[in-house]
Amino acid sequence: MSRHELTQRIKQHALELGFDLVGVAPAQGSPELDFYEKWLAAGYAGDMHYLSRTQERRSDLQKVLPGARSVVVCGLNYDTPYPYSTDHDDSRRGWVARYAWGEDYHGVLEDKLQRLRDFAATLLPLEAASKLYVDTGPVVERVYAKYAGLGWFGKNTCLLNKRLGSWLLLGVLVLTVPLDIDHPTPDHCGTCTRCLDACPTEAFPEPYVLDARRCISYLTIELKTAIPEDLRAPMGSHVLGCDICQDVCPWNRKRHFTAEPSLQPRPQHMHPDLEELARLTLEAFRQRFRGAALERPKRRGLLRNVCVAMGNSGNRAFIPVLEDLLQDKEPLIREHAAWALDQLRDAPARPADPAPTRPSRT
Ligand code: B12
Ligand code: SF4
Ligand code: SF4
Repeated sequence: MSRHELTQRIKQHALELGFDLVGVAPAQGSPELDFYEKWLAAGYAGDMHYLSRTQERRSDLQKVLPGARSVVVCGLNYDTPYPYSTDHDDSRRGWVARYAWGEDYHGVLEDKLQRLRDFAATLLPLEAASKLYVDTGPVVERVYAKYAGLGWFGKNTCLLNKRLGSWLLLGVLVLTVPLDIDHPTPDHCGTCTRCLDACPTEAFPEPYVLDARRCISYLTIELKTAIPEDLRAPMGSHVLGCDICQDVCPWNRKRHFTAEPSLQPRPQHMHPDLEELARLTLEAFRQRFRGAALERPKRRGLLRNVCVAMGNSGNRAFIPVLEDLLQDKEPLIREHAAWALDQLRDAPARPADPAPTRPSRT
């Protein structure tokens, strides 16, 4: 089979498996990969030590898979017909980032990529080797996505596709076989700076560069210790991840909704009732979030975030539950509950908020 035909059949199969985008990048270095080391050296990775431990491999795909020639990059749209966080205004509820509303995406993409790998194996020579990764492997996925023609790096560092915007999850299949290579997409950000201006924690020291230590996504998911006090107020109602720098992006104005069943939102994941979360025991937490992205920060991390969201809500109805959390067995939760109480006791009384409603569709 010719290289061209092989490439076409693999791409066609990726689309049949439900991926929205697929392209092929060369398994070689690039200026963006060189930037990775500078980013680490600046300290922007914070406590994500796994990023520096795997730096050598991330900078050179040959160290991940000797003989690697091509990287098949697949993108899955995860947008669903529900409003953006910038339209969320209910002081009783927290905000969970859009990617975390359905099943944990790692399993969803890994399953599809495994099936793509099985299919490719039927076409490839026996000695061909491959590796697949979704997020957790030593591969800087967005760089290969760019060179596979899936999109460009937005100034918010997210990969943006002209047709689908940035609500995309990525997975890669690295192969020792040469395939037809795609062309990188040019930058379409132009003079726009909406994402940089909208970030509530000022996490962009410059366009295309994120200081993860200030990003709400890092603070609510990756950080295991106390949230720095100066960043608590700007976190608003976020309890897991953040979508703001994507919500404001003009390329996300035109919406495309995923048909993938496993990514359809579960109402209890989207904008959860803060008091309900604050009252979760360890057992109830495990039952409610098993297999979902919300499991990741564990109960102690999630309740830490919930305390911050309550402290920012201006809603004094949370005072009794926060007082209960002062007795929690986790010191991290107790400290954040005390901070939240200080915020609410100082807050002016406000009219009662509307009764909680089920999230509405756009
Ligand atoms: C660590 C990590 C994080 C960290 C750090 C994010 C970051 N920007 O680096 C935190 C926890 C903050 C995070 C947050 C999010 N993440 Co994340 N994350 C990752 C992970 C595991 C590694 C990313 C990485 O290598 N960062 C290192 C830095 C150096 O890379 P970078 O920011 O992409 O920087 C590149 C550009 O700056 C670039 N560059 C390009 N042009 C230019 C121009 C100039 C002038 C300069 C200076 C640099 C530059 O060079 C760098 C590459 O070396 C990847 C999965 C993977 N294995 O790749 C997912 C991944 C990037 N995350 C993803 C998602 C969905 C998110 C969130 C949207 C989740 C959420 N809603 O909360 C947010 C988005 C926040 C944001 N604005 O980036 C998706 C991104 C999909 C997409 N469309 O881009 C990925 C690819 C996971 C996946 N498999 O789908 N994430
Ligand atoms: S995800 Fe939120 S906190 Fe992080 S850079 Fe974007 S707007 Fe800022
Ligand atoms: S908001 Fe503007 S600058 Fe930011 S990623 Fe979107 S188009 Fe680019």
